[in-house]
Amino acid sequence: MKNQTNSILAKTIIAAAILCAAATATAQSKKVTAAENLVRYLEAEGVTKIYGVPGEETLHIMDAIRRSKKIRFVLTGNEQGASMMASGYSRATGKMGVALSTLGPGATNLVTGAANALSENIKLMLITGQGPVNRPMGYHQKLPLTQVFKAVTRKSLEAKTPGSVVSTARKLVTTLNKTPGPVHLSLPSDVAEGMVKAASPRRAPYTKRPRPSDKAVAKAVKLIKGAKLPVIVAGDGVLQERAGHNAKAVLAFAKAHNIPVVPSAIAKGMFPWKNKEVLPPLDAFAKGKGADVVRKADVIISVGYHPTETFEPQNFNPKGKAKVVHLSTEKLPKTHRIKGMDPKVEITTSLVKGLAAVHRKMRTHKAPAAAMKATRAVRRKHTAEMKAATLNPNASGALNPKQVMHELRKALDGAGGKTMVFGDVGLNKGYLTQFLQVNRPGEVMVPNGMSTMGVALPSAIGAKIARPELKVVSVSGDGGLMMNIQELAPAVRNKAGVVHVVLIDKKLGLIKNHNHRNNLKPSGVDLPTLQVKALARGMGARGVMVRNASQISRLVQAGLKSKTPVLIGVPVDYSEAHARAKHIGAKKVKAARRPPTRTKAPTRTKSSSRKYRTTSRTSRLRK
Ligand SMILES: Cc1ncc(C[n+]2csc(CCOP(=O)(O)OP(=O)(O)O)c2C)c(N)n1
Ligand SMILES: [Mg+2]
Repeated sequence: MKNQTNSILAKTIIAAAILCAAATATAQSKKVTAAENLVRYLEAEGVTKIYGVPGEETLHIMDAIRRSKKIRFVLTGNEQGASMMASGYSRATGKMGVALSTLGPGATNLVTGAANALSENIKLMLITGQGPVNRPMGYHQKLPLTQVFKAVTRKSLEAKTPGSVVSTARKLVTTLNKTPGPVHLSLPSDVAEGMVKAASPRRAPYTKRPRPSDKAVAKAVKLIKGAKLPVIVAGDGVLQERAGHNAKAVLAFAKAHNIPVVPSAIAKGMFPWKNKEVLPPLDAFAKGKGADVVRKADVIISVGYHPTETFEPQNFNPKGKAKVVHLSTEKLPKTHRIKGMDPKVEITTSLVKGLAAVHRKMRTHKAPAAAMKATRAVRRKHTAEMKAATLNPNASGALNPKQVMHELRKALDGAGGKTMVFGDVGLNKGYLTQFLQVNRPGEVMVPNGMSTMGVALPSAIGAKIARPELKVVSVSGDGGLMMNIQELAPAVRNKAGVVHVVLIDKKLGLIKNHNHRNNLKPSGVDLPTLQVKALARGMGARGVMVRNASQISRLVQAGLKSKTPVLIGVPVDYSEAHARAKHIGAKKVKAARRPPTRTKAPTRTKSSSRKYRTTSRTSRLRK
């Protein structure tokens, strides 16, 4: 009896296996379009949303996405919005974002988002349709797209045959798995619709980072142990590859050895203010309260910081007095070995591995008390400045932007969930960077690569669509908002209840500020008064103007509960920043009028000729 049961069981298993093998064989011998195989591949990579605008040349890929059970297409107002939504998706999920456009004008609309992602190392795949392979360039919207995208991506490739579509896409993902950033796939329409064997694609491989060199680690430890005032400058690298782990590792290292941490603007969002080692971030000129401490340092530990993150990185190490230990996943290119940031030691590995290796050798070493003493003094000063700005909670009229950040923080604290804030560009960014406290690693995203106006709103929408459970806020100036306001409509359609706080000064505030800094009359900077309510309503969203400071946190919190996007207009007064800029401008004029002092003609030294050779951030990224 037992034997009989066993033999029935065995036969059933064999039959099932034969059926299964037959089904797999049928699936594999089944012919599908190359576009369908591409979508299968993207599914295998874990992609869940593709943002974009279709066109005639993307019909087959759109059809394949329509049939996908794992990927949803999100129609955006403009392809620029799509590239930025895909970036927001990537920031919120840590995965590769995907944006899709047609050829020609649709593709060129993606370029700004690509450049932005390249400058911030955001993992992005940009797929553009293209005219049939044999259609000559210049005929009906056909541009040499791989040439167009070469300058703004890590790699740009065209799939030339239906059979090579998946391997081309995989090659591109392999590239961005090594060095995060955007890649571009050009997909001619006849290639996309070509029939091929259905594939079961595999994910692209990741590049394993090398083990940290013992010699470099020993050298770094010697420098740090001998330092009177070591400071960590944490940069954009912290946001790459397991960003949360990187931030935790930096903080643990800082705590273990009593070393202050000054984040760059882009890294600021990774470092919660409650950690007493954390200082205010570097500003655009590598100045500010945090930079004041770096300027006193004799050893700078650069953790994923790149000189290209600020205009004048040499500002915090003006004479190159501090020795630099540079820890990064890739070696610093020659062009970035500028005075003040030319490393004495480079440790090339993952940030987590590198910090762990140095920590092991540092053992229980603590930096001299001066480092944390300077940190405490600056933190006290910073907190007092914030407090002074928020003394009048009922302030009305044009508000102090520091107070706006304070009220926004209150709103985030009471939002009842994980919050994420996307910043924009302009004076508003300066205030957000310096004065919006961070409570969770990854909570605040400051766009400080290409510094692309209009990036905040679509990034926030992309993040919210990717992870609806997040409470997502974006903040911009009135100029920045108008650059991508059209994306409110897709946000409404997709029930992406983001809250956008727009700081209204009726000016391109930062440019007016630069005019003052250069003692020039502001020109071309006036903006019309935004009709916030009407603008939002016109696209099915809600809009409200704030009349006093205390309304902000209430309105933001209410907005975060809604599935309808909310636009909150806040009139702001930037006169404090403008007064400072005028003062700088006046000083420049005075200096220019001063009679020249007789000095020896400067000799061109090796280091002075290298001082400004760091203008091209992309050269680091593309190498
Ligand atoms: C796409 C783009 N165009 C132009 C600029 C140059 N730019 C930087 S800030 C700025 C003004 C920003 O004005 P607004 O958004 O109102 O912010 P505010 O400075 O007033 O806070 C401009 C024009 C830019 N960074 N990005
Ligand atoms: Mg403005």
